[in-house]
Amino acid sequence: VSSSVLGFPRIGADREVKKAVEAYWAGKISADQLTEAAAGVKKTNWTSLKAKGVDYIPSGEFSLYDHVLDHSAAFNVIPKRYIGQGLSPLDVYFAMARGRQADGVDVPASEMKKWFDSNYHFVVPEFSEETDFKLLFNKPLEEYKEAQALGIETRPVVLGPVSFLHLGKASKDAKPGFQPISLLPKLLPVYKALLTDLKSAGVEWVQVDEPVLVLDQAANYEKEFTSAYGDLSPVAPKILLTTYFGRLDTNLSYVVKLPVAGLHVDLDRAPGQLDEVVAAVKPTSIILSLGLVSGRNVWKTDFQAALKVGQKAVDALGADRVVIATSSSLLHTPVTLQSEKKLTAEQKDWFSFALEKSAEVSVIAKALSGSQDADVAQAIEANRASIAKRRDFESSSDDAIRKRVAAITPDMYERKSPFAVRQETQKKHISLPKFPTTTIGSFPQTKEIRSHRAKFTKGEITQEQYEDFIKKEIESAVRFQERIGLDLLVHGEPERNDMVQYFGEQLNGFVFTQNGWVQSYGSRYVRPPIIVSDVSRSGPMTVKWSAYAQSVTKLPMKGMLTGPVTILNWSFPRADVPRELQTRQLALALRDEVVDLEKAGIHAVQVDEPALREGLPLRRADWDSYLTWAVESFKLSTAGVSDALQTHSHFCYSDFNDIFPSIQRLDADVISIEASKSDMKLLEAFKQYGYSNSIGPGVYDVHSPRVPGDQEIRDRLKAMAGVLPDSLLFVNPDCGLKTRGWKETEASLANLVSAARWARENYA
Ligand code: THG
Ligand code: ZN
Repeated sequence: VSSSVLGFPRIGADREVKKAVEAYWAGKISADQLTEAAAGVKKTNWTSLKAKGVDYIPSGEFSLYDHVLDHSAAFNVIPKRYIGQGLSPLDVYFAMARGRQADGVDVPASEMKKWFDSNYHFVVPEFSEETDFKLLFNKPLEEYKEAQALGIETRPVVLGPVSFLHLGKASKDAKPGFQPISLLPKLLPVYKALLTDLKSAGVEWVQVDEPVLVLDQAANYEKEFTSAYGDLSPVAPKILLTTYFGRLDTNLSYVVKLPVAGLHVDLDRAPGQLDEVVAAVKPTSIILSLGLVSGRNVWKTDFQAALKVGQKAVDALGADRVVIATSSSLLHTPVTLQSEKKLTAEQKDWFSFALEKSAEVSVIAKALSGSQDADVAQAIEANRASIAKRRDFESSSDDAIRKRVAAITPDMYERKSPFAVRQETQKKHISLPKFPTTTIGSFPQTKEIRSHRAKFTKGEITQEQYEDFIKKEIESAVRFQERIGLDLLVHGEPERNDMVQYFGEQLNGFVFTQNGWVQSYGSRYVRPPIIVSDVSRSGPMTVKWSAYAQSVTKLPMKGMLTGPVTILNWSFPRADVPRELQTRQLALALRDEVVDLEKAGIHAVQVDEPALREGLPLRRADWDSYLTWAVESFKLSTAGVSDALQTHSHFCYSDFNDIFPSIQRLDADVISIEASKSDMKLLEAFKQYGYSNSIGPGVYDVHSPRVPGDQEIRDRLKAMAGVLPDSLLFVNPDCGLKTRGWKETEASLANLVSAARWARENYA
């Protein structure tokens, strides 16, 4: 039985790669220095995996930005707008990732999408009939050789051709109805060349990722998979066909007929598929890679449970045909627990980050191979002891919280009156004009704000000094909004770092890492809080700031909270109780906060759910159950107040097609959605669906420093009012003002206000 890791975090234990990439962008280091920094981290990763005893060590999955983008760049899938601008290949690569505005070049970034149901974003490849695939470079081969030069044999990783095409989109110049997957016959020769070169270099195994195989859509790809792997297998090293994040389901029946040497399945996300998969591969010669060590959470693997599963596979297939692996790439976990100095010894003993997980696959594989090694026995014993301690901790639940969740009654999900009645009540309580203007919540996080927060964290200024500073910031944000004429104000959130981290820090049941960075996109990382026990609120979390903000203005103030589903999705949840229970606990804590905000005289409260869509299960069959508890949790958090309180929610995306009924069921008084980048089709869809509550489609894109003109915003309002009843419309930008400077924020919002005033006159 051998062991394997499917992929490793790229950032480096000390964030070397992030720092180097950003330094390169800032012109502070050269391309060579960037390559050198990356090589250093790759070397450390390979060497550590080898030291941990991992048999199959990945190469080629490292990336300076995103592995899907790496494939686009290597295969010449480069949109025309980036070509002929006099950029080096590296700068073309980064321009595709993040756009480029310098030295007369002005190109926007490519679109990013969420990588399956994770918080990682990939850069979406753009295909058309004109796409001219070429193998411009062979990154897996280069990295294989790079590792080999260090004396380390690796298993190169490639994203498979079907997944690569499926994840892409038709470019603007493609003919209507064009499907990227239709390019497969043109793409295969390039994969053949890549894999042939790997084989010639002496590569024994190649890991070919086809995560689309866990999606419903893959049921339509049998023909594509059959022709692709029929073509590739003869010229390639042994192929480990790799699936993750879900179950193969009916796709298994054709997958086991493909001419591949190995199959990897995710038994962390989909443990139920074990028997089926073992039975299906048994009559073949396929080697089975068992994804038993989670690539998606931070909990120590229970060796006894893993050994049982592993033994079952060994009994059925023989030891030579079983590999113990991480469930997916470890990209979604932090690098190592070693750098955590603030977790207690007890807490540290619960967790396992990428490096520790690598040791886990190795120990499990050795134990299954019957190793008599003292180290292995010791590791197994230590694991038994720490799992027992964790189980003991888990059994000590907070009875008050559990009872409160058990006592939730259906009426607690519902506001007192239907929207139409609330709308009338709210009109009396919050005097908002027609086309009310507001923002999504945060204002520019200036250097000064960040340096005060850093000083406070380090203890260089007192709590009082820090709070005085925050109050000053809030007051100046209020004055700013009054001056430019916004109607529904926000306090600006100067006290917050990452929204999820901010709430996690104030709730019971969470722990935090100092260095647990996980890639969100490119050089941007988040440090997800970890839910370790029952969640509750010790006291008001945001009331002080919102009440202060309200006290310095006569205009209505909107409170700002992150919703229960988003806090759950952007944290590492505990693994011993269902996500549903954890979300309901979060919802009850937030419900108390919303009630307290109302008591403190706040007129409107926004409960953001930007991650509601991302948490949607990959398989349609699982949607209903998720959407039921997700919607109920949101409603639980917002329904404890009187009709007079106006609830808002915000969603960071425009992809509502699959979830319209759920958005309606949330019954928020006002939702704001990302709309500046999509045309009016999105609003048409809301209209067609018959969405009945208020809605604020973002009228301009905040992701670029560009200031939208007054006329441009008027045109958008006109178009919006042409589709939706103007009595339902709110006027707001997209989210993200925290990443902008004050100058463009002021200019843009002034134009937004003036356009709204124009609309009021014209739709009186
Ligand atoms: N919070 C969390 N997850 C998210 C978002 C968020 N996922 C989706 C989306 N928003 C991702 N966007 C970002 C945007 C910026 C950053 C990270 C994710 C970012 N990170 C800083 C960096 O990498 O330098 C570190 C921030 C910090 O100090 O905490 O800028 O909003 N949870
Ligand atoms: Zn948003």
